[in-house]
Amino acid sequence: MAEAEQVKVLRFWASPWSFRVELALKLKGVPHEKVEEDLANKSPLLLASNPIHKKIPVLLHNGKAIPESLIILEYIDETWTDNPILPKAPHERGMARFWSRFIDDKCVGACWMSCWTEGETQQMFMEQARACLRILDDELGGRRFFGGESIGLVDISASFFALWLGVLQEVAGISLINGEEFPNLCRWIEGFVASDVVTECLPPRDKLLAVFQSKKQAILATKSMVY
Ligand SMILES: N[C@@H](CCC(=O)N[C@@H](CS)C(=O)NCC(=O)O)C(=O)O
Repeated sequence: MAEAEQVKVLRFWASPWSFRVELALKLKGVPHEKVEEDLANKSPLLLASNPIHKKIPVLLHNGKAIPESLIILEYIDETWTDNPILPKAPHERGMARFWSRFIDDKCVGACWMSCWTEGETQQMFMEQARACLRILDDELGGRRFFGGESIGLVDISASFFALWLGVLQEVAGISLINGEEFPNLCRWIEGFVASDVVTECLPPRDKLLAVFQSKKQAILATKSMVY
């Protein structure tokens, strides 16, 4: 009899990147152990498993480590082939990779910086973020998910917009994503978070809000000490 597979995720409960990995494993029905990391005091296992970036998430499959959420998603899809998350056809497959990288390289950073800056710098990041969200809204169009009728690589990659961005906007007191400007994305968010498998993996919104509120307080306190 084959030995049971060992699948562990080194994670941080509030991280949208850990969420990606856990959602993909859940969609595939792969049982896994979640190993919570203290990012202020990283474990020897994390440091040994991702010595270059020293970041979560890391997937450990039968003792072998894979870092970086987008790479982990592809590894998961290639290893557990039921319920594919990448399209089969080479062109669609390439474009799914393109959009997930666009989300990471252009959109998430602009949204994140819009929430943690002020004044002209904030305006600049908000413009960049809106331009990215417009592109994503157009790309999604009238489809239910970026992956068509089911959640795929781009939906998983975009999960930051489904929960984290709303929480960050609330903390920052800004509005980036709204139904008037981005109707397709807002419809997508509703459908995505209503999906059972997503609900089971999402961190509690109130806990996430508390984490980011205290981060904001810490930043404000530092500033008042400086000035
Ligand atoms: N590009 C990475 C980003 C991962 C990331 O930023 N992880 C953060 C937590 S949300 C982390 O481990 N930070 C610890 C550090 O920077 O020291 C991915 O997609 O996996």
